[in-house]
Amino acid sequence: YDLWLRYRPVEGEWHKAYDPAVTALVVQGGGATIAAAAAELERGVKGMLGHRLPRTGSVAADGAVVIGTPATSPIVAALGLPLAGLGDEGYLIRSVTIDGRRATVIAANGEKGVLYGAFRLLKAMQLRERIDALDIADAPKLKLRVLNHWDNLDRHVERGYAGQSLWDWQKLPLHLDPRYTDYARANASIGINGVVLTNVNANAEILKPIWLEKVKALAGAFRPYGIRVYLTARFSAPIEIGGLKTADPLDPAVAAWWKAKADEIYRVIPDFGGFLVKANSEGQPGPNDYHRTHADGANMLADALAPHGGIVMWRAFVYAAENPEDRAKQAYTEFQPLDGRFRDNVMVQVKNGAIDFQPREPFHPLFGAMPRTPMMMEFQITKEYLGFATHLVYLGTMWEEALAADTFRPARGTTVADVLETAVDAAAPTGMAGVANIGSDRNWSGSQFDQANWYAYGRLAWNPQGGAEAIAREWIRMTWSGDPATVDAIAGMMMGSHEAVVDYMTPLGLAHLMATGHHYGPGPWVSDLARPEWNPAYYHKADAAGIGFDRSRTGSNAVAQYAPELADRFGSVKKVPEEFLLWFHHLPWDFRVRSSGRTLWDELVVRYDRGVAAVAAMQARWAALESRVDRRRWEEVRDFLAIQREEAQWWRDASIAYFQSVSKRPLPEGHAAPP
Ligand code: GCW
Repeated sequence: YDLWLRYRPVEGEWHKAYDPAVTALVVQGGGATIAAAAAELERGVKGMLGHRLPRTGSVAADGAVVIGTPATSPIVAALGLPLAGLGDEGYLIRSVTIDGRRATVIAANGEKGVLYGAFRLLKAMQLRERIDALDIADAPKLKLRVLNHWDNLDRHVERGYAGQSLWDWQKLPLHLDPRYTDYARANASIGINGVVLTNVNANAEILKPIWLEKVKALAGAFRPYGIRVYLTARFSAPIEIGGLKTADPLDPAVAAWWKAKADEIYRVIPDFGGFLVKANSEGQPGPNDYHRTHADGANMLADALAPHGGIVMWRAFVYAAENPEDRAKQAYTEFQPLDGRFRDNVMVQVKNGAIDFQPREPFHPLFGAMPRTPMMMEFQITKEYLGFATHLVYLGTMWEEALAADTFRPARGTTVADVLETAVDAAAPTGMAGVANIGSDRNWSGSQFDQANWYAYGRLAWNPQGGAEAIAREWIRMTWSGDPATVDAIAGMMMGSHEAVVDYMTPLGLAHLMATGHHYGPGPWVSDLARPEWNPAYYHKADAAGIGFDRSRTGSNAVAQYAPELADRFGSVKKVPEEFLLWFHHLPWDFRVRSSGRTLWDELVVRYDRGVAAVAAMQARWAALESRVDRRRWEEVRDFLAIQREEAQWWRDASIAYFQSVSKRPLPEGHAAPP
């Protein structure tokens, strides 16, 4: 339940070092956010050092922690600290001397920065960093760091594997579950500053007054932690709850309805963040229904929000059954020509890959291709296609791979992370969204290790250049143990876990092979669904001759949506990275795989085996940690790994059996036959 904010007692030398360095708290004024920072410091110090942190009005002895902004605290102001480059949300932590006494100052331009700095100081102690000569300056690289909850008003969470929605609508607004505060603390500790409360597929109900009162209560619980609330806006809301005949974005009555709705929302929630919209995707209504563009739709909503400073996050996850174009191409085809046509307060929110949160996809070609449009990354933290909550899959490495990908736009060396960080103009928003894996489960995320994905998401939203391994290690030390051998063992498990799931589900660039609807377990044989692009067969195209989706020039030419250098690399069988081989090419079963010299068929089987073996290796590693971590969590992980092992075998055996029925090839030597 405590997540990475466990604050367990610090022993021995470290206790001796920290204890005299944190003796009192100096808070001079400030609002609810500084109060939250102070409360967190008190809680953390009590937990880790075992003593209370008395509040004093001045630095009266060694060891004071002074927190504030130059505006709230005369002591902070008098220090004349270099805060200029830190923006609204950055912070500076320094060991200083005030009136001849040693002190630590947490200073920022805004209260949120103070809160983030407080969490950072506590983290230093959690990680056993020295705190006697501190000089840490940090600021987020993206402005909007948002969780997208796919939560419905009946508390069912779409693709959620951690129980019900946290939002207990029935008891709101009069009862605020204390979990809302712990949720906000956890988010603030990793810098998340926005949450979309509702599912992108939700109906328009949430926009009615009775629900807005409940949203207001949640907003109030989150506000001290620097978190704004956003809502999904169903495009047809003017018809469904407004009594209009149309939702045409160019109809003045529709625009007026949204404007009035926005005014109403801001009367209730003055710092409301804005709307997230899924339009003309998977059956959702949108501007295309009226032969208008996505820009027409987004701009109409943006104009309603603009007077209040709100933002529209407009998703580019679009594809249509009627469209015969390669699904991987459709979003680019539809959005790229609209570059420069969106209002300043619209962000186009793009999934990391062009299909849909698959275990591995090349980065979405829209990144770098719309330089005049603020573009937001959408990652999926919940593991819809990665084994739900029971499979141990650390997503930090997968996200790092996407963020570090070179877009070659405008030139070599511009990564996806660079694209996200580069605001189209000084005032323009930048951001990242993560589809939350949080629910009412006691462990929040459905499993112990899925907490790491929430954590890693926040850290990467703060700094998209961050390294997945460093993030994993700090999470482990805060969550499991500081013992170096234990940290190494767990980090080893996490760092190899994504490659393992790719191997046992979708090796060599295969994608979308999961069973229909629930997406749990394999279903590569499915080919009779009414919507062609929902059939796994659409993606693997396996037949007697070979396997893979030809997206090169001889095929759908999706490669042409990338910069020329990448089109060339991805489009060539010789140059394409092996992990994307079958994403971009349809190849004969006897094709020789470069790295191993094996035939494609043999290589496929080897990879499936390798994935299962990697899970077995994780089990062995975990077994060896039995005495190193607490029993309850150790047992849960042990059991979940056993489930994962069974299911990895299921994936392997079912996939190989199916592909063998098509390839008619013998199993390579050394393949472990199914038990
Ligand atoms: O991944 C697919 C999911 C849908 C989801 C959709 C989307 C919210 O299967 O459940 O709907 O993507 O991202 O809109």
